[in-house]
Amino acid sequence: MAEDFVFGNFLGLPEKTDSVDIAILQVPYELTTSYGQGTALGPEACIEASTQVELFDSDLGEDLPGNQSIFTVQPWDGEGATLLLQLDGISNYLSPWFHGDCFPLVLGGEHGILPPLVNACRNHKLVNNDLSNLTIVQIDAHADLRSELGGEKFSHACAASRSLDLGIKELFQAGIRAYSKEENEIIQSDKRITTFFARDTQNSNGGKVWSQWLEQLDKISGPVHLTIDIDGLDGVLVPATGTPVPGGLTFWQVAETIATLFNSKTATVVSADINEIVPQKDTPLTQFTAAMLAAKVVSSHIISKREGRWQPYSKQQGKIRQLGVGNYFSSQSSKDY
Ligand SMILES: [Mn+2]
Repeated sequence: MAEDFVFGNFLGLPEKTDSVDIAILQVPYELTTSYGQGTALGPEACIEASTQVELFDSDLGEDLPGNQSIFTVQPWDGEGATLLLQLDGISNYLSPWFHGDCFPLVLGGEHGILPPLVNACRNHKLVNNDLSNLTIVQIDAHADLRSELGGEKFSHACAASRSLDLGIKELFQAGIRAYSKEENEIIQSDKRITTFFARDTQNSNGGKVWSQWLEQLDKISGPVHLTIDIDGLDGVLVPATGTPVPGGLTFWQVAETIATLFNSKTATVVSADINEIVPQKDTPLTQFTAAMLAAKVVSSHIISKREGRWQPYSKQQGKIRQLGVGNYFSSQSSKDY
């Protein structure tokens, strides 16, 4: 353990300057996870586990933070009397970090955080308040394309549907292996959606199909948000997540997805989230897997910045920021969804 180790900070790293290069945001939100419980405790567990992640990154060629200032922001406060007010609260918590002066990495919390997170992406200069500029890349076991689950349109099972409703450009999914007939029909008919099913990428011919996934990612242009539901990984790696499913992606496939996106010459990853983290009690494997992926996102971002593919898109705003004041979700009548 380093002498300057700081508990409660991502990777245990101290913040060295007043500027923020990478913001680690925590959204301990749990409303609708099917039968696992504890995603509200996920961000904190991931940050604790991150202190055991090796700081040396072989792609980066040096120790994190790679001369960057990584700032671990206080968690979202959970305020909001109704579900829609909570979604606005999440969006307003995230927004100040989404102006493009730093890179925001969000730790969840259940996947229901995605729509307010996408809404916060409007603030980025490359998105320019027009979500039809934004592509989402999703790692997940579930398509999350339901119209509702148990009467709830903002269920985690609807995260991708609600993001499409917000008007995003395209959605690319991999790891998908648990989905309904309705979701299958949406995947086949909605031209904005490209889905790579786990049965095709993980079988004995999977290597070829996996290469096609990486080729697809390489063709994306413009701003991208990367959303990693850790249940996209095989259940053995993340047994404590809300709904672990066998037959999923390997750790290295997800790491390769991250690296490919951040290495793209045409796309800019403007933000990322890692969600459905649940603390595992007998072994820290689940939260440690999430922390390893978080570190990979951070190192990949630093490489893209170093190589000129990411640059600050607005003036540095420092560590103390005003919360957003939007009311996008609470101003929608529930029948609009
Ligand atoms: Mn999901």
